[in-house]
Amino acid sequence: MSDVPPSGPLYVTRPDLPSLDEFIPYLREIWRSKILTNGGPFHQKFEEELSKYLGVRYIALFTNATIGLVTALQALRITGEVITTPYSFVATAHSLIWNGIKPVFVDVDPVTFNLDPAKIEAAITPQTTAIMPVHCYGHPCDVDRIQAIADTYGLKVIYDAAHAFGVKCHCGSVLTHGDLSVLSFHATKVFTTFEGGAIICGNDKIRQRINYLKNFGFADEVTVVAPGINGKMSEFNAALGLLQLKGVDRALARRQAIDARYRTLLAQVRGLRCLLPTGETVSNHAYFPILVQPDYPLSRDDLYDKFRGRNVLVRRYFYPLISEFPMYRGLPSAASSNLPNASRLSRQVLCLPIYPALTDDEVDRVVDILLTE
Ligand code: T4K
Repeated sequence: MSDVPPSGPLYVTRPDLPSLDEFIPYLREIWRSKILTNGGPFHQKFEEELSKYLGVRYIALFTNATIGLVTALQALRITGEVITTPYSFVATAHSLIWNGIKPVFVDVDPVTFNLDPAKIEAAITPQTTAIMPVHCYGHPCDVDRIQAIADTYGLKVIYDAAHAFGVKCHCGSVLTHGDLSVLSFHATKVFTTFEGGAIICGNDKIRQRINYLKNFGFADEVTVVAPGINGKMSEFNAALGLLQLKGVDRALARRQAIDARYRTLLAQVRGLRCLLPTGETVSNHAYFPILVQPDYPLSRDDLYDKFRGRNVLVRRYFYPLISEFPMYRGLPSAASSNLPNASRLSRQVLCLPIYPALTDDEVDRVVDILLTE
């Protein structure tokens, strides 16, 4: 490995933006039309193009994924208890609390980091109405087993698909599974509109309800059919999304190359484990998590400090677990004895930089830090 001198900071992720020159004509159009929001022409076109690109039936654009999750739960009238994962970003469980729903945490699979289907049934009670799994790091959940459980017990399934833009499983887009899936287009995501998100839906009636709910519940100028919220994506974000679609395949290909380079360089390092490749599925390489195991010379947190000391801003996604935050830790399902895999992974994980602009030399610089004392 070459002795690469430290340069500027390396972030865990960086947005992949089109050139400003390419965006200017879109801005001119917004300035000309003066249509800024409320389902304008860019919004409509972006929904159409995005549905085609992702291979899904209906899309409802949102201001962000968190409001998307809150609205998805409202759209399906979910109440009572919802089974979910503790190994995620807090927004997953917060969306339940915002709807007055009790999260019930179930442990994750130690290989996929996703909700373990084998442990779901034991957590179902008469109050359970839905399952909210997360395709963590863009890795598809075991969608068939989760659906079978949902069918047996009459539960809805809402996927937090914040990480899963463009991900395909054994039967096409992973976003077509469950009743609804929710994407995030935040600045840190594979595909960004600065802030943004979307609900993916296969049912026309539910789509209609989602569209009412994201617009205060208005069905027309004088009719309010539900206590909706303001979840509408602006024309600015939608126009950016349209432009971003043009470059997304190139960005995904570069992410794949970085992922492959890390895997090759880290294959023989004692004490480090990479998340398994997704096999027959198509990944989006949204994150590059490694597990720092006991036989690595440094603890995960010492390694984190070492990276930070060298200006590489790695992140511990997801530490602490959601179930460890004050508003959740009193729940019986939040006990660490109930979540041994999630607890262990959360204390071993470190997400390395991965984004299209990351050069091979920069990947080598990251790997050097892992290899040298
Ligand atoms: N469900 C799941 C499973 C999620 O992971 C998320 C969000 C959601 C739901 C909710 O989605 P949204 O409502 O946000 O659409 C970030 C993001 O804020 C959050 O969207 C994301 N997950 C979460 C995993 O990460 P932070 O606090 O780690 O981000 P921050 O500001 O520290 O940024 C990380 C790095 O990214 C920075 O070091 C540099 C780079 N960055 C960040 C921003 C904001 C940029 O280069 N440019 C930027 O504008 O939360």
